[in-house]
Amino acid sequence: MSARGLDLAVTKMTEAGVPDLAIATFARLYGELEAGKTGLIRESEVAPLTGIDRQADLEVSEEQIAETLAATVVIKLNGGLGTSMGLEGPKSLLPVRDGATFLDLIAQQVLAARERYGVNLPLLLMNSFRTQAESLDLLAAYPDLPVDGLPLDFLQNKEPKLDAETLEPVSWPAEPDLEWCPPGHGDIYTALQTSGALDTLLGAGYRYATISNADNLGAVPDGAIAAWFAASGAPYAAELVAKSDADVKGGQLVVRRSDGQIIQRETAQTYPEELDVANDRHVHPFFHANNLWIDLVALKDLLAEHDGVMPLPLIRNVKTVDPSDKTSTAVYQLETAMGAAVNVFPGARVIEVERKRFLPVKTTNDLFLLRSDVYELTEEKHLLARTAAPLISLDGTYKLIGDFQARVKQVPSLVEASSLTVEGDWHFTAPARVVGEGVLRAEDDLPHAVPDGATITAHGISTSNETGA
Ligand code: UPG
Repeated sequence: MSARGLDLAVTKMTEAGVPDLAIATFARLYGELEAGKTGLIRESEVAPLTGIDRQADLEVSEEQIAETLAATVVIKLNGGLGTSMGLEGPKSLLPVRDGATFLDLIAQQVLAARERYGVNLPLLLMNSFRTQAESLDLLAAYPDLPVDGLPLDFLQNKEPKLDAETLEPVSWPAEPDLEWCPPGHGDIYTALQTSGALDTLLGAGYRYATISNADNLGAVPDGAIAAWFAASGAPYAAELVAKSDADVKGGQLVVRRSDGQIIQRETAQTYPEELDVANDRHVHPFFHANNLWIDLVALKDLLAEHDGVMPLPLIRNVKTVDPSDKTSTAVYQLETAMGAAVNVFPGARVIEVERKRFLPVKTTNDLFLLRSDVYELTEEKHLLARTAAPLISLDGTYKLIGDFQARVKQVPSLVEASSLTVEGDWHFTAPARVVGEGVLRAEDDLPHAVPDGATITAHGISTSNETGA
């Protein structure tokens, strides 16, 4: 089965014009798959990571900031398909505030940072074949965004999904696009080379990259962290945040017991029965924000040492060829995570940053919260929390974006809430507020409207008299 599977995959990639380096990277992962590797990491093999540098303790000068930011580019990962929210286009095109999308706010944050620090600060998206056209269309509304002839994006690679039974490229004539997937955000190291972006940036004098998820509007360009990173001389740094109860999809850094090396462990690399302990913030206090700092010269050298193929561990993602049809053929997607480079760069650093640098939107719960009055938008288009974020738990009715949008026209005020749990088909169409541990339950499957002016408490919907409002 196997040699044939790889041969077929290589032929398919070659015919589709996938660059040789991306094919070599895929072939390496295929080898790991065949060897039976799953990428799973046992809790007993690792120890929690503690005692790291803190953003709050940084002392840097204005000169260091200006000097570093003048040589820094902002890269946003924008190639993912947002399938867990049922999206078909880029997640970054969802509206967040007053009609502005993630991508609008990212562009505006970068323009504001240029003004604030007096630097060029180019923005580059890493797009995939599924996200490029729509995302670039949106950025066309910002004529001042392009810098010095640099592109606004670079394109990541694509690879065939593999039939989980045969390990051969899956065939899906009904929608041949679905036979392909982006190879995870670890592909950034390959894509920076295959697109030519790495050489273009180095040639234009850029030395540092600040990289983050397009779904994290907290990751604004930060002068103090940039200056700290440059002064450290480290090739690579990862930002971590103190873990909250909402931090369950993503990853963390842990210490490998066998050699003391810091490594990344993603949710997809955790044994299901050990997820509880992996997510327990009393055991593992930090979460990996996926906000990275990379010295592009060091990256170029490291890639040269590895013939351009970053040796990142395989993440074997099990899906169906049509993500919206759970009965379609089971496939493996061979992926890598960008943050796994922590154990490939000798001398990599980690830093604990403030929570405001990590506002991920992985689920409609996160989107509900981000659209609420818990966050205010500053002039520089930063989203700042007015109060501790309540834990939002909407039931499965709201999981897919279309169902969510149909039901949530107006997010209730959440500034007085510590949590909100919604079970049943509730429609939020008028102003309301949540106080304390708000709960909405329905005894039936019928649609229910949250009344105009309602107060939602632990006892459900109260009249204003009951809450004393
Ligand atoms: N993305 C790409 N290309 C891909 C896959 C994803 O650009 O092939 C983008 C995606 O659009 C998103 C970002 O990468 O903007 C993150 O992807 P996502 O699937 O949302 O996150 P995870 O891969 O689950 O987790 C990442 C890190 C994890 C961290 C978490 C923080 O791997 O360590 O805790 O982000 O949100």
